[in-house]
Amino acid sequence: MDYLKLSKGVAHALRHAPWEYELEMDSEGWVETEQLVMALRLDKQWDLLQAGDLSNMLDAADKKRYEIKDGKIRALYGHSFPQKIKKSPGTPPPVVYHGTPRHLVEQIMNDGLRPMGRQYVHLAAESDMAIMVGKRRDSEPVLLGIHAEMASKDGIIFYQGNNTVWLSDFVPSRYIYIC
Ligand code: HQG
Repeated sequence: MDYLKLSKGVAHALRHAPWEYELEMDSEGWVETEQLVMALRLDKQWDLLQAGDLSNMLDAADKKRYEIKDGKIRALYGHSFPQKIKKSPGTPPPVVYHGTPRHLVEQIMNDGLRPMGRQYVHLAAESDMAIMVGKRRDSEPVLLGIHAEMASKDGIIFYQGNNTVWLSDFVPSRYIYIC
């Protein structure tokens, strides 16, 4: 089983286009694991897929992208479809990070961090993680620091994605600095 490929298929279903798979998703992004398995099986490459393959995929992953609980599965972050997934507000570390390509820095320092194609802005608890995110788009990404504690005090809401990913609706530029 190619877990990387499977993870991309699951991301498409749970983060981007659940309707293509006729998934019934609740407001927190959960779907019945069995429903996802049946939907993915329609694709020939996964015609023998079992729920156990999904938990093995989670165990094999480099990042905690999904959560499986009580017969249900959900993506923890990364959603892009219009109906915004409900997240509970949390307390982020005092500073969080965001890695971005060089050509976007000026715009971000003017306009703030926007979710762009996703439901939330994605932030990292650790700077090395943010640099890795930035490297998806630029070999020498720029590391931005976000004064999350200060922003929280001023009413900006942060939500926990997983152990390292933090989410926010929008981060105004006054809390952002170039590291
Ligand atoms: C940029 C991966 C112009 C932002 C990663 C980024 C992450 C702006 C791009 C997760 C902007 C959006 C998400 C503004 C932000 N003007 N550009 N005002 N504000 N941007 O992919 O954070 O491996 O939607 O800097 O690990 O790169 O898939 O977000 O470059 O956690 O699990 O707009 O995806 O997770 O790009 O990545 P993305 P991201 P997985």
